[in-house]
Amino acid sequence: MGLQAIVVGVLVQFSESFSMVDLFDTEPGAPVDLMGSVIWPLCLDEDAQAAMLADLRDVARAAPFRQYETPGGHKMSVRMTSAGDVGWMTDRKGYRYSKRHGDGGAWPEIPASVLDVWRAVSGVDRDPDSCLVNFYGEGARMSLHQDKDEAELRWPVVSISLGDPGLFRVGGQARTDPTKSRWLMSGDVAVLSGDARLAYHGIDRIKFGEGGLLPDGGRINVTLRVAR
Ligand code: MD3
Ligand code: FE
Repeated sequence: MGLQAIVVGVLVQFSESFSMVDLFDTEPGAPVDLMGSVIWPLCLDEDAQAAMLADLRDVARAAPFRQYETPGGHKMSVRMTSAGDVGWMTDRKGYRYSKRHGDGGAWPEIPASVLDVWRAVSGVDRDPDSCLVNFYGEGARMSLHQDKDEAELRWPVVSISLGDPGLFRVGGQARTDPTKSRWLMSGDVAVLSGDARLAYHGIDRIKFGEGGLLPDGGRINVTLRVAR
């Protein structure tokens, strides 16, 4: 190994602990390709993030966040709610999209601030019918999985990150395929289409309290989908 490789290796290790990668890598503008998923760094400026957060608080007032149980009986660490015609949920009976939330009512409408992002980046002329809102508190994570509960898997998924940084991992269409990771920052937008639509992905951890947008810390991820 040459000196250059050693220096780069040491820098990469230190940049992790000092968060330098985040600072260097998140200039607004050019899209970043991560295993076929396209990430638009800082797509939303601080005002747009704050406006969307206010809209999501309204969603959560109408349909409170819940910690769902997987079919296998594990309680998810991420808290979830939804907007749109249908919302994603899970219990011992299985993963599914439901027309009603836990209190029995219809889900609130997808906020215009969120819909605008889909229309700008999805590349399709059909609107999403489901908007999953994930809340990551301290220690929350999401293990590697595929999104396969939608009726037609040819539509893209659009993901918006708000609040604390989250370490996103994405691989291929087999669980054992190699993966790459990147910190998703507040205001980042990811588009999963084509081959990346069925890629395994997850959130390994968050940097709790380091985001600035949420006064009490935490990460919010909004995913838009055509579910039915
Ligand atoms: C890659 N959410 O809700 S967003 C999920 O940050 C989910 O909360 C994560 O995975 C989060 O299902 C990751 C990025 C993302 C979303 C959907 C995808 C990546 C994806 C669908 C296919 C491939
Ligand atoms: Fe997912």
